[in-house]
Amino acid sequence: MANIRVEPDWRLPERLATPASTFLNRRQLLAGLGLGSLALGASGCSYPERSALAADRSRLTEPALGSRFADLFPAGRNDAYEVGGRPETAEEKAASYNNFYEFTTDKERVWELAQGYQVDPWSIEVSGLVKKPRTLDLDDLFTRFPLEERLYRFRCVERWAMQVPWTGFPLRKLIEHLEPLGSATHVRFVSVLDKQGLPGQSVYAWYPWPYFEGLRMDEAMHDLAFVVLGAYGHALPMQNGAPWRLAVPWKYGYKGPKSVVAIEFVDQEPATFWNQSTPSEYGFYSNVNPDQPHPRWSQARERDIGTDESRPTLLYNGYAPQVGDLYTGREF
Ligand SMILES: Nc1nc2c(c(=O)[nH]1)N[C@H]1C(S)=C(S)[C@@H](COP(=O)(O)O)O[C@H]1N2
Ligand SMILES: [Mo]
Repeated sequence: MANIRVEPDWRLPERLATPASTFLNRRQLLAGLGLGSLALGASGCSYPERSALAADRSRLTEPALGSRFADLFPAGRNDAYEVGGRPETAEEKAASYNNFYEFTTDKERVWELAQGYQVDPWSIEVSGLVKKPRTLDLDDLFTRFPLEERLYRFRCVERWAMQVPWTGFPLRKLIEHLEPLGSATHVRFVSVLDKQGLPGQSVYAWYPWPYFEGLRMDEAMHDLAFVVLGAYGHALPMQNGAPWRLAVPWKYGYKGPKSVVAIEFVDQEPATFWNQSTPSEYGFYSNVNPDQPHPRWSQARERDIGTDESRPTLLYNGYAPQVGDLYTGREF
């Protein structure tokens, strides 16, 4: 195991949150440490690297939907959303440093394993406390609402940050279209489940797949909560969550589920993937807060993955003027 190295502490990943007691065996332990292919190779099995060999660096930022909906991009930039003078993160960086555990926990390899994953056709089941349960398709998602581009701050709980120009529309517009009942207090989102096509759902079998998240209704209806269909002027590459994901920029990045296939309106606070896995480390709200340390690391500072600059973390990731009224300050 000569190649085990100690990572700088800002790289401490969510995955190390998995309590040791839930590691079922050595094979999974090694996979959880990002040594999956090594360990499985040594034991004579092969990690299901569906497309790694065929992955093509020149296609790093290519939309997972190919040319479909290409005419909708680029959408006009809405200059009302600015990031306090920080530079836009280089597209290549945002496309090659990802968290998408369905593919791998190795941030720098997500793009390879995700390349070629099929997301067309795609359906989204809408259920729960809603006037009429229904199924949405890609046309519903891409063509019903006018698209705009917003440059947003993005902050992962692991303390890396970036500034990304997302293309999409406010989640509020989708929710209004779906007509939830007055009794709905929260909305939950479920990502795709595909044990055949998504290696992480077998290799990291201790997680409660599929990925699921949720918001309080007033959070979901806030203007900043954004349905993301594209980035950097085109539809999303797979690694960023094609065909759509959420961006909730005042919260840690894991509150933005990728490749969502279900929306459910409910009348109580829903469980979430990370809160269910490790409740002491990941609360339901998960608002960016420099004064609320993660149990294993301070949140006082963050590192920009584009410039490598270290800087102080901002309350609600700099969106306090917009979202401060939603909270008492004691939410976890
Ligand atoms: N389905 C799903 N959504 C997910 C994740 C994931 O592993 N699976 N990771 C989350 C985390 S921890 C972060 S930081 C962001 C990363 O988004 P990016 O790779 O586009 O930067 O996606 C979030 N959404
Ligand atoms: Mo994250």
